[in-house]
Amino acid sequence: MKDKKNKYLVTSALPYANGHLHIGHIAGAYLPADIYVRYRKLKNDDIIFICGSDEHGTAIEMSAIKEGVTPKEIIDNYHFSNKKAFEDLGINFDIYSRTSNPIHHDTSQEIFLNLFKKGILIQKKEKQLYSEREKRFLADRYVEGTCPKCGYEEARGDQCEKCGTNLSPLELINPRSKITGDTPVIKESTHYYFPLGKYQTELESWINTRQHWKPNVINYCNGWFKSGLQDRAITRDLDWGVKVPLQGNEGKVIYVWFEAPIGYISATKELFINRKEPEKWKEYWCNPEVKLIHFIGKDNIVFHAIVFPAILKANGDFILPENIPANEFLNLEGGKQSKSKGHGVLVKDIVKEFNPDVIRYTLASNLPENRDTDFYWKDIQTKNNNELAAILGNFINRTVVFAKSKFNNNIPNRYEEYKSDTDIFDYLSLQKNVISKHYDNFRFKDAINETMNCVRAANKYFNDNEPWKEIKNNIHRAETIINNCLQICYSVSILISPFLPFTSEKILKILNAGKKDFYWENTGKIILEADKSLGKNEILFPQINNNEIMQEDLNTTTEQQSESELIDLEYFKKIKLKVAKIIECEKIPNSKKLVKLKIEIGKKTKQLVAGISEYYKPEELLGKLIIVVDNLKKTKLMGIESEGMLLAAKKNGKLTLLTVQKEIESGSEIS
Ligand code: B3M
Ligand code: ZN
Repeated sequence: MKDKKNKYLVTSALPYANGHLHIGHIAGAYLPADIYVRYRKLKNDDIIFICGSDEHGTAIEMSAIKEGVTPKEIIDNYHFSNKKAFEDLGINFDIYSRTSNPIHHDTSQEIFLNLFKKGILIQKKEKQLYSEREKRFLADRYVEGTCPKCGYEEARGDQCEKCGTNLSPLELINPRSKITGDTPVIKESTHYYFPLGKYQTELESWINTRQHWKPNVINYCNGWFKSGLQDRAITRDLDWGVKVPLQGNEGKVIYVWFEAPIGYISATKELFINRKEPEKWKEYWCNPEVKLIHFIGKDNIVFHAIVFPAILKANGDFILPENIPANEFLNLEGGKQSKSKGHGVLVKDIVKEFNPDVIRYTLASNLPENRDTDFYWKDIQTKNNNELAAILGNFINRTVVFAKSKFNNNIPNRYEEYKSDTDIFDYLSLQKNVISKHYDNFRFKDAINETMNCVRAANKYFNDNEPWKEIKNNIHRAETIINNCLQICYSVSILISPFLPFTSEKILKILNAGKKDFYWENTGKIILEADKSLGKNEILFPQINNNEIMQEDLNTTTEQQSESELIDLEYFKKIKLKVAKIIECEKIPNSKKLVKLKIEIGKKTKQLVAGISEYYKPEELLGKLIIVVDNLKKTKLMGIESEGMLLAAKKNGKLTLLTVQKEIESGSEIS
């Protein structure tokens, strides 16, 4: 093909290496980027796609301390796991680097020093909590205490999870170290600040030139400008991270959000070192012709649209982003996906169950481009069966089966062209421009929809031209139609390849075609030579049945728990669980759910009110040995006193009592 046209530098947010990726991340910052890059490569643009693990920050150090391992063990585990998850989904970075690599430390320190030498950074003393016992300053997240606003006793140093108030650790009442429980003292510490406020005017006029950005991104930035940009501390008292490269700053590292975006630059350097062209990174980062595009989720907007550009400006030499097509969130069946809350579909799990292209398609056709969207397991099945199999798989299969059975597995010849033939090729050529426009403007859902319209049109061409009839009275016409359909298969393999890369490869194999002509501009052209034989056929999208989907639905991971859900062993030990025998039981009038029970716990008896009336008749309950919490404070339900609580298991909304076998006597303690 001709010369490379435009130069692009595409980045996706660097995932923290302290958790597994879920499909919400993929739909936010990775799949759209991968689709975009694949599209640009087909257009023969010069493009590199950069990502890697974000491996510093308090969250990682904290996970390590909690699990009793080193931060290195944590980041190694998640780095390689996430790298593989991306590969399994066909997300094809040119490099997936790590911010713990020496090149990143060097690059970040260099930029930090440069800003320092230019006299841009400000030093300020601030009061901070210090643990004498741990011999260190406690970062926000290392402290908890009572919220001054609402009195919640486990408020974090940066925010109260109960009332949502933003806090500083110094505002907490009775602060304590989250790690050791130690009561910290107040000590002064000196930090470097980046004077973000100074850049506000410049940033505002720059963003004013970006009217083509998505409204959500522009509005978000304007919100920040309105409240006024403030100086930002860019160092922290921590062990884990990029060391502050100035004397007298032992025990301090560069703030993770200062250095992580610099990771895009270091990763680019690393890429070209690997390619044995160590200076070439500058042809991207220091070249105003290059379009830099950051793909991120909406929670990262301020750092990419305001803070990082300000740092780049302050440093000089570097280009600023051409666009930041931030996405909203993809929720899971109505709830938010979160790495820490254990509510999410992990990539490493879902790729074991489904064709990666089916996952890609389901996510891509429902991207949270302008508003939050929901992922439903059912969608995997509907998208696969009703769209991928019924439209795309069907067209490829019927064409190939026809050629195999009627034309001896060969690509038949083309003869005289009919109007319907030129029409379909004209349509495809036009569509490729329509689709291009959508991709150029980051409208991925529209691009995919228009691509599927091409395949719908291909099916219509097959139907309307009735090759199964023509073959009986006009063999040349039948040959021409099937040749055309095979050419269309080739065009389709080009058009779908940004979002269905694995399927596109499969189609090329089935057609026994190479990649020599595999360019966007060849959509709607006659590429395949007649008389060549076809490859082996395969069903591209086998049906997905109800069972497969229901199983997944039930398995939806709750593997990871949020820290706030965890309790200490000491706390658990305080709960007295005992075996009890139900000796009396009656329904509570006017209540659908409640029953009043009399239970015997060894020698004593107690009264309990329990919400199990929908699932058990009173007579079924008599004599059952159940498990109760024996040291619960008394409470009243519908005016009736209850002195404990029984244990029951809940699944699909139905309760089942936990019972024990007769050999265990009532009054037995459970530990
Ligand atoms: N690691 C936050 C996140 O994963 C952060 C992104 C860094 S991009 C330079 O959401
Ligand atoms: Zn609060």
